[in-house]
Amino acid sequence: MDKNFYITTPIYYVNDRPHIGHAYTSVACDVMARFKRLSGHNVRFLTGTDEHGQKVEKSAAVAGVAPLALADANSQHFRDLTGLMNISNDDFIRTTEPRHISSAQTLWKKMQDNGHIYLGSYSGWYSVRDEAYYQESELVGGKAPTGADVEWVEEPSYFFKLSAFGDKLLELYETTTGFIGPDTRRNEIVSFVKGGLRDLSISRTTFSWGIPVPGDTKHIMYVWLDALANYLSALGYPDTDTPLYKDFWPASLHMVGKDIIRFHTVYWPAFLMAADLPLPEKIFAHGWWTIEGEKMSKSLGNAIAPKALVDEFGLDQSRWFLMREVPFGNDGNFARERVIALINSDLANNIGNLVQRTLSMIAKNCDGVLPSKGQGADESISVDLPKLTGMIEECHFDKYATEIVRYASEANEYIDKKAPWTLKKNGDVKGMGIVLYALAESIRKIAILCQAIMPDASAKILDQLAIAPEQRSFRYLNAEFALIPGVHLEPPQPVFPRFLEKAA
Ligand code: ME8
Repeated sequence: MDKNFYITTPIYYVNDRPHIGHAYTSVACDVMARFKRLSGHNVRFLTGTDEHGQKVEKSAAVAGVAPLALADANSQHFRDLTGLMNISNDDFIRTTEPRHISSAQTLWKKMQDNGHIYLGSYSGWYSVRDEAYYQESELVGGKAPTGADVEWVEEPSYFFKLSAFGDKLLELYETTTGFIGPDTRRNEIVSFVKGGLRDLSISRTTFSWGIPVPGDTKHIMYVWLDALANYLSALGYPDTDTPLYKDFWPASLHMVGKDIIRFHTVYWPAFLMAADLPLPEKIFAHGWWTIEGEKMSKSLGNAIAPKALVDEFGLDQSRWFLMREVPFGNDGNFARERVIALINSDLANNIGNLVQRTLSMIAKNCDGVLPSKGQGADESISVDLPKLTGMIEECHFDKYATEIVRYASEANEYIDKKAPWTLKKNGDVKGMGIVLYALAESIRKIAILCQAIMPDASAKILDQLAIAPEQRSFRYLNAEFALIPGVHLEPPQPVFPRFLEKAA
């Protein structure tokens, strides 16, 4: 098994501040990165900001500041998002950094030296909001298919010979299983490419906020070619002779929203082929969040700031909601009542209640000492790690969360069936101890699994079970590392309080 794993989020535009859509992608990548680390992989996790292009330049003009000043301020907000959401990224790249500029320019030169770039002129539609070119035939009522405004552009431009890559791309989709996920997106892309590809305009001359084209500084690079190169820049490209590059390129997974799947599964592999570079293994597109049934937008002013979510509901509660609420890949709707319902049903009443009931019985009835497990195997839940791993590899984060809930329900059913309080009342202290041991061991397993989604809360539970920090990876799920009877446990602290609406 290849133990190196390189995962990336999209790099976010700095025209605006982060909202829960951005937090969603970053949390999903974080869950994947943490899961892989817990499984023993050597993980590299990248996020960052996309700072060039007309959209950022325009937003800066509206704000009356220089583009770099806007980029500095908003990039910091995205950096703060990683702290706020407890994202375990190893690097944060900005496309205005020298390391990225030289990398993007080298990529350009490589594509040019290989004969895939030519000078021409572009005339056609461009959407600044999408930073994308559209055919006349794609427009719907004079707008981009995304609903964004378009403007007519006529200017000298370098072109990338994308039209020459159609067959190679189709072969790639055919032969590399799982290159595009989920399948519905794959099918969309296959039919898009089968429809025929046109050469792509990859430079602009009518504004200046971008990376100069090597050898022709009247042009700046098309922001998407610039942006996609970030995944290489952060590994030190063009220096390909370093452990960082060798260990982590090609990327294992580029996670993106469905809005930018075409850039990642058509343009990006074609650029890499043109530069003779290896291709990423997988691109997965998740769905789109609406807010209480409405599209999130600046004009509606309904975007939810991740900080507001975390402040009201708690960090791990917010991460849990984002991962558990929607089948990953589908669109989802953010409704406050659903956040509250999930916090109360999954976390407070199920996992939290299991932990609280068990640990307080041990504190009260066993003097805080973990009782003996009795003869033979204990009756703790059995965890199917290969099944859970399969779910995460397929990016089914919601299924993973649901499976954890199922384990907790199983343990709660066990406690009700065995009724350790009745055993105690009847004087069967040993029997009660065996049940409490099994429950504590189930909690240990559940908390180990929860770490990928809820790192802080899981750590609190594992601390309460006196598990050493270095004994919390998936390897320790094994029975040979089960809890040791006789260990002293501190009195429990509630981990998942019920969420109660404040009286108006
Ligand atoms: O596209 N629901 O940046 P961006 C779910 N810079 N996810 C959402 C969302 C929503 N309502 N809104 C945003 C760009 N996202 C480019 C990427 S990569 C080389 C360059 C998430 O700031 C989703 O992951 O517009 C989407 O793909 C990303 O934010 C777009 O962020």
